[in-house]
Amino acid sequence: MARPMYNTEIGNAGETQQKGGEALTTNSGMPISDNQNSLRAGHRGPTLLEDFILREKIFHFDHERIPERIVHARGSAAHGYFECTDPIPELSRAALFAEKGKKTPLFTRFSTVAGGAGSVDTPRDVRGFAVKFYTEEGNWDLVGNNIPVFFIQDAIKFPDLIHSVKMEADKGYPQAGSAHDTFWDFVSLMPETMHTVMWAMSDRAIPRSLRMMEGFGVHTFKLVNAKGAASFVKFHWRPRLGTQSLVWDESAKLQGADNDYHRRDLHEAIAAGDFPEWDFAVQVFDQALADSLPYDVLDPTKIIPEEIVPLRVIGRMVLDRNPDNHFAENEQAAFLPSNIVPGIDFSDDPLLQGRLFSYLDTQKSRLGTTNFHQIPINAPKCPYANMMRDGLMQTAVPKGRANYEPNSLDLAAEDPGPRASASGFMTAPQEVAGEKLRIRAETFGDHYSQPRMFWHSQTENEQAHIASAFVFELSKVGLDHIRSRVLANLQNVDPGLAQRVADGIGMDLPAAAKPFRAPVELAPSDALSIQKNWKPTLQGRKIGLLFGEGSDKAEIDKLIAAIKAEGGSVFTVAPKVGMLKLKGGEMKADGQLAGSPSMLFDAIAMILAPDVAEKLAKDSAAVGFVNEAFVHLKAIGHCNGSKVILARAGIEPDAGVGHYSKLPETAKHRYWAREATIRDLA
Ligand code: HDD
Repeated sequence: MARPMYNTEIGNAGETQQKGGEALTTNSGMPISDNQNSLRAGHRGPTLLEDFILREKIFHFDHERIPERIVHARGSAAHGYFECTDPIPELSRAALFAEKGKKTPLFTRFSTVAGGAGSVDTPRDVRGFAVKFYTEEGNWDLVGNNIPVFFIQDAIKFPDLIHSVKMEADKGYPQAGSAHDTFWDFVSLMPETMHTVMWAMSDRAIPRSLRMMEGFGVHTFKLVNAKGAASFVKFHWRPRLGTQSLVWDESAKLQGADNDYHRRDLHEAIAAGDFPEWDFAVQVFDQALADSLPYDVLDPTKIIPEEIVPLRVIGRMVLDRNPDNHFAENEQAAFLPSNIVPGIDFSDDPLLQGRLFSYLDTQKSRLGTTNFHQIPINAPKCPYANMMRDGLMQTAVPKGRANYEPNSLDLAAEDPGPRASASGFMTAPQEVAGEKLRIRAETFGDHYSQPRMFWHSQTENEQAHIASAFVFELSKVGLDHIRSRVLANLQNVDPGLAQRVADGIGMDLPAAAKPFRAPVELAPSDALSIQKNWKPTLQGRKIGLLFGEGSDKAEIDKLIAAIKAEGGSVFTVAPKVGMLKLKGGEMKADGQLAGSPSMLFDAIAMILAPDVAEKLAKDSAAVGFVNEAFVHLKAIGHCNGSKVILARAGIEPDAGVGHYSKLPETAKHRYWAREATIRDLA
């Protein structure tokens, strides 16, 4: 009997020979003839240590994971470009702002903060908004968030903040959520957190899509022109689709319906050629303006309202390419606030100053080497050269012996290596004087005026959402003294808010906390409200269309065309995913009803044959589909037959509920006025 050297048929599902693809090899390039069976002694004998192919494969697999980011572990990313639309050479000599129409490639990573890499996309959390611009004078990393302020004023508090918000040290839960004792204990003892906490309790912390979030550089930075003159600047990203958020119940349920909701949305939009865009704007001001404000521009817990310093749009970001490989690009991306380019400079914000160390340091432990800058996603796209050498995983092969400087090797006709040039980065000169002290400036001492301004800038619905978020979070806090301390802080933000939260958690309202510095009354800013700036558009919005056997195909086609004509997309849902016979043709659904709840859509439509509608009115998945769309304040477009499902769901039609032909218009909105009819907003 001929003895088969390699029997690839057993355990190979009948596919004896896979076709196509390049030769499979070991990491040393040796071609492999069998990737199914290990080397063993005899037909049923032990596996041999000699099996170098098995050992190499398992060895590599065993080391596939690297330490996840201590914060912002879960992220979604895309490639794209920055285009300068309004050059600012008078303000900055940065190459990317030099000419109208100039394009600079970039890579952007959005993230949640608290959860691990495998956690969910829609918890209540701040979102990271990190952009790496590959400019011709080096990489500029603008590592910001979707909230313009930060919890703390000094980097020395960062480990404490993060320890308190991550899962509790003894229990290992909760994952990806701030609703627990330790976070609120920290917050209640650090009143400087109040402003960011207000934003985090607002709908900003439950974005509808990564494509619908604002981004902020947070700190005050400097722009420096060719003459060396510096101005202060704050950086803003404004989504062209408008800023949109989920409602809380929807975001919580989405964690079950699709825990990759944001990642999928970004990927699918880019794959479909529906490229997300943001305007890039600067708020530029000088020392005199800074001195006129009742707060310190170096304090990262403060914004400068755009009514005081208007935004100037100078460019746009377009994300037009999905990563090819999640690990190589997203996971290995290393963002460093210290990656800066000539024309941009740091301010003395103590949080920023601490960040300049932390990010460089963390990459060494995450990526294992000081040569992480050579990984393709991190490497500059412009030439780079210096005399840093060697180290783990060195992949460059420098030539010659000029690894020190100064040198005079050029006099011996040898390559002297790179030299510093007068046109390189120059720190903007700034006078510094004073005693060496471990203190916080008194100008950082007002912790309540801006959270109060934020509260007064919101609509009634938005205020109700904030109050409910506090109630939810504090309802998960077990220690009464912590809840009470949060209420005492809220008293200084707004006594009405404090009372609502106290009522919600059944506690007496304590006296207001003693502020370090008395709050001042600041004018509300409409720009801080999402609802006041709602952009009625179908672009980026997804409509879930429920149909079944016997539905009218011509009507379905017409509705889909009308929605697409306005830039919206349609996801069809049916009780079965296979081919269905319709009136006038046949059609396959994109998703099955029970697996496609209405949380996944911005609005829903129903085009159903009367008998199918009758049947679905007894199906909880269909009734839930409609009911949840209603309580999540979405437009519902129905046919006459499907009214029976609405009735079963107990829905009383309002402005957002009507015939499906109106949907291309109604689906542009959420129905905030409906909210008071389905829950107590007081
Ligand atoms: Fe940070 C990651 C944003 C304060 C230390 N941070 C990280 C990321 C974003 C931010 C978006 C993810 C980058 C990526 O996608 O890879 N961080 C901020 C903002 C802050 C801020 C907007 C305040 C304005 N961070 C901050 C402080 C420290 C850190 C004060 C430490 C003193 N941050 C880190 C870090 C991370 C990080 C531990 C984890 C992974 C990484 O850096 O690369 O070093």
